[in-house]
Amino acid sequence: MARQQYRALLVIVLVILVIVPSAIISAHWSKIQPSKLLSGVARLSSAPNSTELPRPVRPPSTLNNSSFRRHERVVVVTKVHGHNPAEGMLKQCLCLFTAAYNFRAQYDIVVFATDLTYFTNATLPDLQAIVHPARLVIVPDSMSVKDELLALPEQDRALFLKQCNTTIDAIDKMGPTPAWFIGCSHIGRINYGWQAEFRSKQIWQHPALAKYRYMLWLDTDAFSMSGWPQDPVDYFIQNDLVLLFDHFPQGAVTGPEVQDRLHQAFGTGLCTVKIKQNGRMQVRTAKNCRSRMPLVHGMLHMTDLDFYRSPLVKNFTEIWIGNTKYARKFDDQAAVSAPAFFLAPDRTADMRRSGIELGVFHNFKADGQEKTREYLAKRNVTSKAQGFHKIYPTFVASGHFPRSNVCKPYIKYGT
Ligand SMILES: Nc1nc2c(ncn2[C@@H]2O[C@H](COP(=O)(O)OP(=O)(O)O)[C@@H](O)[C@H]2O)c(=O)[nH]1
Ligand SMILES: [Mg+2]
Repeated sequence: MARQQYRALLVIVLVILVIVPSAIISAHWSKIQPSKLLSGVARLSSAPNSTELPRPVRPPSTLNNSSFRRHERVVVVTKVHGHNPAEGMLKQCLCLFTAAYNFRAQYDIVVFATDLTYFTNATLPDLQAIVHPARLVIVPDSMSVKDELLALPEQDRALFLKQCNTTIDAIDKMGPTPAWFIGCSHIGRINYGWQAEFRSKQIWQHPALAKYRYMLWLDTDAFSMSGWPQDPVDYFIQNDLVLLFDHFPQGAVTGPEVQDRLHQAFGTGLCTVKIKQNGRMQVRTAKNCRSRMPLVHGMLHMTDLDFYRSPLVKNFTEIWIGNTKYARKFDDQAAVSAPAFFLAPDRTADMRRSGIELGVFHNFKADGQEKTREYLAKRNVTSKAQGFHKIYPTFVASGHFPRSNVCKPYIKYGT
């Protein structure tokens, strides 16, 4: 009896001391906690290390008709010079890309061209048929060399002409097409320097891209070797990235001018850059650092145009190009890499380490990094050939990439 009374007493004490106070606290919890939590997050995200906050990384979606998701404001972009027969490479590139991915995605394609002489009534319908039903737009991207130079401040123009050992009169006499192929001691050929400058600076603000937010860049000499097994566009958008690249590193830039421009633009210097296990970048910066900057390969990547046209990045690209017209050194690979490394490393991702393996041939390598022979061996194909135009028939004959059979007439280029 005494034990029962003792238990009853214990229950009453417990109710008074534990359950009632915790009920009162939990009633107030929902009113108190959210604002506290929010201010905690706000503090964290404005802290310097906020880029290291863990984000959920969503896996890439596999590509088939039922899983495919089409997104708005996506554009596929490439660029050619536009005057010579090698532009047939554009057909090879676009046909393989369409067979690998865009037959399903049907994203708009913009081709920037410096010289429009290749794009005639004879070539345009064929190009349009190749990418069908996607929309294809050819966009002129430059004035003539002469007019570009005349638009420069007089001092810069004089220095440029001296370095190229030429004059405005000489350029005028040779006509617009040959002028693009002038070789200069400090930059090499002007046409190549222009693609580097354009892809560093002008492209981000170009009116032809204004209505798009996401740009998939494809070099004209990047050839899809099989259907894309994952969807890089969907992965990019699902994970809120600013840059997703097929290959890193492809070379590096260094030297006092490079370091000065980076410091001027970002107010700090680069110490280290590496890819983390989860495919995101890890970057350390400090005012006293002046390390060489390894570069994202320019052959194939996806970028958030809103990020690259934002005032901070625009300021960087203007500093990056400065008064070095047509300069090869201050090129697009660095112009794409630097803002992502300095401003958003955790939103910058490597495709293969994120589970995306497209199999795009470029400069004799698969995805810019794997020996083609090894890529083929994994698919039980043996080929000693190096060039794409020689490898491709063997690969297709082994039953791979059947959708690309329509491209056979265009497969002529091998590098
Ligand atoms: N307008 C223009 N675009 C070019 C020229 N050369 C190359 N391109 C484009 O820029 C890309 C990069 O050049 P590429 O020669 O492939 O350089 P790499 O990938 O670094 O070996 C090409 O795939 C083309 O899309 C050129 O002379 N003029
Ligand atoms: Mg290339």
